[in-house]
Amino acid sequence: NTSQGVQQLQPSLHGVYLNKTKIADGGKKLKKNWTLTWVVLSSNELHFYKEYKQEAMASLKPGLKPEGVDLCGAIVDWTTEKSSRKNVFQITTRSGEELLLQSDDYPTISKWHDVIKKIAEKSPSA
Ligand code: I3S
Repeated sequence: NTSQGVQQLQPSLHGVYLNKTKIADGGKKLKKNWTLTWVVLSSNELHFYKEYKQEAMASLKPGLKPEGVDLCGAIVDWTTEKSSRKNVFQITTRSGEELLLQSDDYPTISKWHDVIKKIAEKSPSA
């Protein structure tokens, strides 16, 4: 059954609660403010919501763009230097935003790190 085969190739990830903080924007360092955020992968973008219910609300208002980042050409790597927390990775976007994402649950953060990194690397960065 071919349709089943295709489905298995799709990442099964949609949304997850992760701790998130922005640490810089356009080269300007920002004060850390870790907040638990509902993170949603939507093709080449990561969208951020305060809670998962907000995502459903947002889909009813197609004119409103959710807060988020474009992963095209972003650099994604684990870091042990930017935070004392465990399981932290950094996303540096082409527009110069630097974000940290973290979860105490390694299997969860690891899965998201791998998928986000893959998307950032395969997206055309031109
Ligand atoms: O990189 P920093 O400045 O040590 O990050 C810590 C601070 O943002 C701290 O806030 P205050 O400066 O208000 O104390 C946060 O509470 C900590 O969580 C930050 O460090 P971690 O290691 O958790 O990212």
